[in-house]
Amino acid sequence: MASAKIINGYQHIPYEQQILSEKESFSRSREFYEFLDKRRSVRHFSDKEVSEEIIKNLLLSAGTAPSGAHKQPWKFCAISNQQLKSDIRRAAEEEEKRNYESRMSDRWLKDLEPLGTDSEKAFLEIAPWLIVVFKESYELNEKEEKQTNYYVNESVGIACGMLITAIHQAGLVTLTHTPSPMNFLARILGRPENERAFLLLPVGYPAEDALVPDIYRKKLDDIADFYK
Ligand code: IYR
Repeated sequence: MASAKIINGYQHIPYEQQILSEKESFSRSREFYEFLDKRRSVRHFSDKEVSEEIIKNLLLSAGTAPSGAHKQPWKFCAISNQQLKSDIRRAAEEEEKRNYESRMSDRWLKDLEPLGTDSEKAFLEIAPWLIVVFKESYELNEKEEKQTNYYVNESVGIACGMLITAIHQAGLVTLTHTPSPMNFLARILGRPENERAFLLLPVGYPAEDALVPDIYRKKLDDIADFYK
């Protein structure tokens, strides 16, 4: 095993990870795929409570994502306050109404038909938690100067993917909700100037009568090309 070393004046420590057998690697990769393949975007939530401790673990998982220059340019707002959830629902539905009535193209509306979505967003009030993910486009240094972050969309997008995976792993459901424009979220939550809303994830248990569209995922051949 390598030993600790200073590089560019910064401490580096040995990376430790158990090496698995080929067989074990294969079965873990297959099982994980089969587990993830059961994840669905769910729009019908139960109002059953989810403890704050669970939400904290989900956010810790999201925060393990890689990021440009390790700037970790994300902030997660976890909301269980009923008044705030209602305010968010009202503002989101206002924007969505305009989207569905005039801002989205006919083709877009047609593409959404299989999903059965509309401007009503009851899940924003019913789900016990809303997680609003903000991206930090820049930070302020000691002199209050703007220091732009790197690969912010990529970094925050990866963190959201990991958050969605953690939610599924905890036996909970979510959906990626992007009411557009999303500026109202920073206003309602009183966020600082360097944060922009990136994604809204309601989190909770599925309603007992939850339905999801009967749609299929692309086959491996459709999503991957191998160069051997
Ligand atoms: N933001 C709207 C519309 C919408 C857009 C896409 I792209 C979707 O995949 C689903 C919905 C809404 O949330 O209803």
